[in-house]
Amino acid sequence: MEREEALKLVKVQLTEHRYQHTLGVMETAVSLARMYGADEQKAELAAIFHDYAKFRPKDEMRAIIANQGFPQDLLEFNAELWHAPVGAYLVEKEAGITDREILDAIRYHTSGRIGMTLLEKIIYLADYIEPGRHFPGVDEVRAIAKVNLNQALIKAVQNTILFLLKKNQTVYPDTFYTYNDLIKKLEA
Ligand code: DGI
Ligand code: FE
Ligand code: FE
Repeated sequence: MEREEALKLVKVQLTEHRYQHTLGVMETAVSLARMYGADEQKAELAAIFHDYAKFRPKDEMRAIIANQGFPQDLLEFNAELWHAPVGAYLVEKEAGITDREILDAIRYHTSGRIGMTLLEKIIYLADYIEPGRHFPGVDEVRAIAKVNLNQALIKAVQNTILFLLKKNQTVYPDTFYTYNDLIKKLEA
């Protein structure tokens, strides 16, 4: 699918602010793909569609998770997590994207997972550091991303976990698994 067609499909799903975020993720993901040798077209499409389900009603997302073979533990954690797997499902169903790598990059863009692919790492990180993001620590991750993708990803996951802890929020187990997996591979 061409960029313009994908952008058109996504724009109607999002608020203007979220659409601008998506454009930032798109540019950042393509630049990271070029830097780290990933498929730039796949990075572009995955970025465009990554927040496709962000504004779906909670009841619709809950029903999809309950009935379409998704990990049921998602339902016991923050609903903010749901738009990632539900997005992968809807992007396939409604936009006709069938590429497994693209769909998995969308699916795991919020929690990460053990054994993330290069494309999954790029989308996770691009989502975190796109130019519209302004939270504490983001500049440090931006700087690390220019030299070491895995180190930048670790920092982003650490910051996310710390952020959740400080707000007394639950942390989805896969987020911890992602962190542990990246640290183990760094030590190896
Ligand atoms: O959709 P975006 O805002 O662009 O970014 P995102 O997909 O990374 O979603 C971020 C939200 O998800 C943010 O409010 C924090 C929340 N989140 C991320 N990881 C976890 C989480 N919430 C819980 N409870 N547990 C997690 O592990
Ligand atoms: Fe998201
Ligand atoms: Fe996002």
